[in-house]
Amino acid sequence: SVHTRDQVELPPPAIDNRLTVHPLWPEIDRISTEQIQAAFEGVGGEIGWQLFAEEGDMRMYRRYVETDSQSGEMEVDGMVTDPLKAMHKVRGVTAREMCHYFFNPRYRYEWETTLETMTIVEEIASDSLVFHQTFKRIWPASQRDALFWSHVRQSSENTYAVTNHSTTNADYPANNGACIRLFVTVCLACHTTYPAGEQPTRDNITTSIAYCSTVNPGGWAPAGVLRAVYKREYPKFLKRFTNYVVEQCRDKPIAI
Ligand code: 6CM
Repeated sequence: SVHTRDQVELPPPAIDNRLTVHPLWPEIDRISTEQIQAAFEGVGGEIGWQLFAEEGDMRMYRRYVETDSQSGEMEVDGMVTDPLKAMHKVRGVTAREMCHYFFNPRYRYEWETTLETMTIVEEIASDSLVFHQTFKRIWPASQRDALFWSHVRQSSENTYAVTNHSTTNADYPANNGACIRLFVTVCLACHTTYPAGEQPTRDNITTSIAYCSTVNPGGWAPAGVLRAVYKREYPKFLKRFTNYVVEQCRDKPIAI
């Protein structure tokens, strides 16, 4: 049945052995560990984080950071590389289910509205893929593409996370066509809770979500346009994605 097939493809509870023998393994392990830890650190009271969107249980914060496009140093009037951090709470779905729909390319076009094309460049293991994606062009900037690995893991009990981080591949060189290559580090970290002594059901589970994203646009893009796009697109993405997962899971057996 469809349910059985979905269950088989759920994020594995342990690291896939094929990943640990791949050349990218040390980098994937280090960056995933760092990102998951940072995702669960709060923003409350910390200086520099500005709340820019709030709706129900969703809170979105950003820090204004500009980077010199040549040296990579922080500066004023450089490229916008604002880090973003979002917190959300969703009832009725588990951390594992959330990460399944974020990681698995089969569902991506159904929730990702900024996407134009998506190609699987490499299947490293059941928990790790390399993607090439192009994004819809935003006037007046050039179109962007990205090449990144994506890794899903269980990080502790009832806690799953997906980390995406830019990489390189000789078959997909940067800046050789219509697109400018952007660089991305994203982490979606999810933790599920339910009342002590009870079995988890769709009616008693809550999943806390921490989503962190840092995008370097890779070349000139007008700061005002970019910030306006982020302000509009990130809340839209998180609401759409979480609603999508709730809809997908509604009549399926719970996967904890
Ligand atoms: O995290 C998200 N999606 C993942 C799966 O696709 C993945 C994507 C990372 C790329 C994020 C890049 C966003 C930039 C989109 C606008 C295009 C830039 C044009 C610059 C020129 C003005 O981690 C959800 C990402 C939601 C983004 C709003």
